[in-house]
Amino acid sequence: MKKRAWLAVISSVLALAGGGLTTVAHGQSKVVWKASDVHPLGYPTVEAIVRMGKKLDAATNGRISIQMFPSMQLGGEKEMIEQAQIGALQIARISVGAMGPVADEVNVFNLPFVFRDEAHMRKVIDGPIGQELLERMTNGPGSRLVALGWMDAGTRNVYAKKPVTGPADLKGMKIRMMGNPLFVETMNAMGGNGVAMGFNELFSALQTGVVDGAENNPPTLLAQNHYTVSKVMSLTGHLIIPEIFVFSKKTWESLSKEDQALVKKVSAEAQQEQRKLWDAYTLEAETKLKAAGVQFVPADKAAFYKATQPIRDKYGSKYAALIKRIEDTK
Ligand code: GTR
Repeated sequence: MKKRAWLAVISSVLALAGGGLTTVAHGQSKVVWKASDVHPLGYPTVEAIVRMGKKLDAATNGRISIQMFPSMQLGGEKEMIEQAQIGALQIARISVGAMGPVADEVNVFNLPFVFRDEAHMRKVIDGPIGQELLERMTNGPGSRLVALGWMDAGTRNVYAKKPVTGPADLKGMKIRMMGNPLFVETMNAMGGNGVAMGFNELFSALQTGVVDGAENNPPTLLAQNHYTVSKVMSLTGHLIIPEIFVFSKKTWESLSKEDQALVKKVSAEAQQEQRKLWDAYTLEAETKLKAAGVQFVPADKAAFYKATQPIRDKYGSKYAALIKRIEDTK
């Protein structure tokens, strides 16, 4: 490689690795933490972290701030997790779906129909179970992440060019699922052909027909422009998966106890703030999608529940006690 090319590589590695460390007046180090999200600016998860950055900035007189890299600028969620693990990124906002392969215990939230509805999911993440899982993800063997908080991501429904009202309609359809074997098997049990794929590849896969559809919440259908290809959302409601935001343990361990406490405080606030943003954006998304000609069609949830029982049996048995506690959360 030529010298100039090497210099470019070295400077981009340094830019990624340092968390933006520079020295400012008063001899204090000013840090700019990198945060990343697959969604665009303005999306509730992105906005909540941007606001958290402003709070950190204000509370530390500009010593700590957050630079947001939205819209998959730093890759898909798998890549974001890897970057946070090595300290090239400080905050990764990802789906619990993407965390499953990294932290097994959290897969309990990835089981189909594990929550009765979104209100039930919120009760669970806000309560002792949510707290315990954050701690286990942080302190589990070999963990290189600090799990800071949960966020809402509504209910996932299948979307495609045609309605999917029951398992028979999914026959022969390739449906993109998040990269976690549990999801592929869930889709297969629902009657379709699950295809594991990174979120960053999905739009073109829908466009070119590599997949016939996907499944997600209405805000994602809108914000990622998937509705321009898939015009029918069938209310299968098979997954209610919260989001999570994690911090690089490598950076975390270099922070003072006071800074760690501050980050925890603003994180707890971000969890609640995102929820308000989420509710407002969900309404807006549904209105905009309908105006753009998207149809929301009812689906036979009971049939999908029945069809996915083998998944709950197979993957859920090792968390039986936890699932009982989730069910008992009223
Ligand atoms: C969305 C979620 C993203 C991403 C995506 C996916 O609901 O907000 O973080 O996980 O789903 O399907 O990959």
